[in-house]
Amino acid sequence: MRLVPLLATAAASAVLVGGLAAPASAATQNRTDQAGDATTFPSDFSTAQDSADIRTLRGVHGDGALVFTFTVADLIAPGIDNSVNATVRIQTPNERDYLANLNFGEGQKSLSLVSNEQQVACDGLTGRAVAAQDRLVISVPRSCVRNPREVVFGGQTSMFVTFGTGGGQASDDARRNRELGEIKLGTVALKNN
Ligand SMILES: [Ca+2]
Ligand SMILES: [Ca+2]
Repeated sequence: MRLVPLLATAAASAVLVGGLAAPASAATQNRTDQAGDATTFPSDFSTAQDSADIRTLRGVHGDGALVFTFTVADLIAPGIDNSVNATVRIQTPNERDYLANLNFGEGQKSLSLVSNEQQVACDGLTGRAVAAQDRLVISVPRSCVRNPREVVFGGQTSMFVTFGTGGGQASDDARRNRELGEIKLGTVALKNN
C-alpha cells in the first residue's frame, strides 16, 4: 500500500532536483539582428544573402563553456562549392580580446581561437553547422579564455558560394544597422558568477 505514495514522492523529488540541478549560474543573452541586411555581392545573390543574414546570435555563459549560436535566414549546407564562416569576438574583463572562428572551406571544417593575432591552444573548442535549423554553433571552453566571470561578445558571418562560372559572397554582423568592419561588441556583459 505504501508503494504508490513512495513512488509519487520520488517522482516529485526528481522533478524538484532536476529543476535545481539546472546550471543555476548560466546566463543567456539573445541578440536580434535586422532581417535582410547582409552585405552581398552581387547584390541580388539571395543564396549568399540568406545564408549570411543573421537573425539572432545567442550567447550562453555556462559553467564549462561559452556557447554561441548564430541563427541565419537560410543556411546553405557546407559543401564543395561554398565556404561557410562564422566568427565570435569575445572580450574578457581585462580587455583581452579573442576571436573564435568556425570555417567550412569547400566542406572541410576548421576551428581556431586567436588572441592578439596569436593562436590559442584550445582543446574542446567545437563548432558545427546545422543547416536544417539554419544554425552555426561555436563552443569555447571557459578555460581557454582564462575562466572569465563575464564577457562581452559580438559575431559575424561570411559566406562564399560558387555556381557555374561565377560566384558571390555575403557577410553580416550581429548588430542592427551597423556597417561591417571590426566585429562590434555588445555592451551588456554575459555573466557567470
Ligand atoms: Ca541580419
Ligand atoms: Ca546585421
